[in-house]
Amino acid sequence: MNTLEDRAREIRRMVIKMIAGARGGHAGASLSEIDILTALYFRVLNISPQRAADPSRDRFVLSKGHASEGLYCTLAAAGFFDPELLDHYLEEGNPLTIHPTNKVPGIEVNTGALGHGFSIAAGMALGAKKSGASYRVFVLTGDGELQEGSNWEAAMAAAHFRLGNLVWIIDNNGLQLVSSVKETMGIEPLEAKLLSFGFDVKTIEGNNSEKVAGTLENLNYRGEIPHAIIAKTVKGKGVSFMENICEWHHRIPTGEECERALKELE
Ligand SMILES: Cc1ncc(C[n+]2csc(CCOP(=O)(O)OP(=O)(O)O)c2C)c(N)n1
Ligand SMILES: [Mg+2]
Repeated sequence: MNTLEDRAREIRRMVIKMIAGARGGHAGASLSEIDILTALYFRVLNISPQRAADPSRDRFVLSKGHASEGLYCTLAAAGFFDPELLDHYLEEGNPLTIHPTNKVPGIEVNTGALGHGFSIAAGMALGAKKSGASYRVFVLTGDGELQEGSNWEAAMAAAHFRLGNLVWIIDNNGLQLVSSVKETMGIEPLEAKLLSFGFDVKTIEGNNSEKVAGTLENLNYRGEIPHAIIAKTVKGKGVSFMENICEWHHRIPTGEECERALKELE
């Protein structure tokens, strides 16, 4: 139960159960990011439930806020709140809403309207730098999300202000809501773009939590160059019939599909 891979599999099971139970959510989008979140919360982030308000804690911003289920299940698995809350997802009065808010223990920023998280994260990193604080800031955006121009303003600012304490992780699954990123409005050549904006760029296997953790552990956070990680992922990762199928961005599994998915994730 202690390898990152085991944890990621268990968190995927939690996501499927949560979405099937609530009859709402974003299965494909959440499954895509689980290995990145597992690496962050179980290896990389200098944070714990007991230190949730410690000013020196690392910060994480889920800019692709529609994939909230992945974050909720990861936070519950990491002990930030009672996993029982997951069983009441989307019920009135539950802080676990379709898009994440900072009413949920462990969540820093309200997101869901795409294109905002990276700017907020850059501001947090600049704040740390100006005040001499040692915390690092990690932000996860989608790839379709990069069609929002605000990301590129944040990227310019990150390089200009030499935010070596900032890591921009891109969940590069190639799909967005109803179609591929390429057909909707392409973002390639992504690596060349990020390099030209002044980032230290690494392209990695984003559905391998060990590789993600190893990469993040070895970045130079004390330097002056902001980091960009192009995480090559598969939307719907871990459930064969959801993988790479756009419809599963937010389709709800039937009872039978839920059982099949959980079986695959045993
Ligand atoms: C400003 C804004 N426009 C549109 C949406 C609706 N929307 C939700 S998810 C999504 C697609 C996101 O694709 P991507 O960034 O690639 O994320 P993925 O789910 O593939 O990780 C869209 C358009 C939104 N949430 N915010
Ligand atoms: Mg995408």
